[in-house]
Amino acid sequence: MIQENLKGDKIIADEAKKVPSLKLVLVGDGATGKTTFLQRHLTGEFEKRYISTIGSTVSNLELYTNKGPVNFCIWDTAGQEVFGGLRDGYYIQANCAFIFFDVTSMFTYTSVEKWHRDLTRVCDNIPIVLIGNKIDVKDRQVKTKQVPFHRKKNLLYVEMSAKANYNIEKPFLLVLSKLIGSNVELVEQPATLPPEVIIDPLTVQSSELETQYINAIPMPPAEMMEDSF
Ligand SMILES: Nc1nc2c(ncn2[C@@H]2O[C@H](COP(=O)(O)OP(=O)(O)O)[C@@H](O)[C@H]2O)c(=O)[nH]1
Ligand SMILES: [Mg+2]
Repeated sequence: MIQENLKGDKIIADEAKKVPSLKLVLVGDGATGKTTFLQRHLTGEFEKRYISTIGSTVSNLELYTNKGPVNFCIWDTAGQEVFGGLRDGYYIQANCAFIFFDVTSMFTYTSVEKWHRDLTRVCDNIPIVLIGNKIDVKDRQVKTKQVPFHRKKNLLYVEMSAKANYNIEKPFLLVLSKLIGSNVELVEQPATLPPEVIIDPLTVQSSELETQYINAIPMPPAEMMEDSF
């Protein structure tokens, strides 16, 4: 199992032989920024395959961490999410997932529940990061304090601006830390496209403080979690 390969020291021992690979699926409503996020990491070496049976693209991204190199095999849709659910083949054997919503659209946040349900119907017990994207936009509809879903479902939560390159590596490090059980950091900054927008430092500051605050809120009891579906 990949998770076993990723446990602590073993990843270092395996480094010379083979880079562990994780299947990562991107889900969330259309136009939340999934493809933009992926393309921030596009470099000359970044290869992309189109799986026509499922209608998705698969791209590889190698990250160099303090636990050794890790390859993320990243699945992105070709836009089918706009028409409803995704095929099971998209989710099957995923090791981790990022669920996107757009902080400028409440509608995309209310869809998170549906995406979470679809995903966990196929993938049981994988690390999931909930991503509130586009925090560079001044006119937010979903404020950090209004994001209770991740606490109910024990998700990790990150606020991002794919266009400003803000927090674009953080979700990867969070899932790796969760899989390995200790803090994972990058030892080499991956090549990214230059930022397309500049994010206000005050926006970053308040986002960081509020995210920390709500991530620290204790989880509700299990029976209450069940009620929320
Ligand atoms: N302001 C802003 N716009 C973004 C950001 N990320 C994506 N977008 C825009 O949102 C739109 C939808 O993005 P796309 O990546 O196609 O979304 P997808 O359908 O989830 O793959 C595009 O016009 C992007 O330029 C962001 O961080 N900030
Ligand atoms: Mg897309």
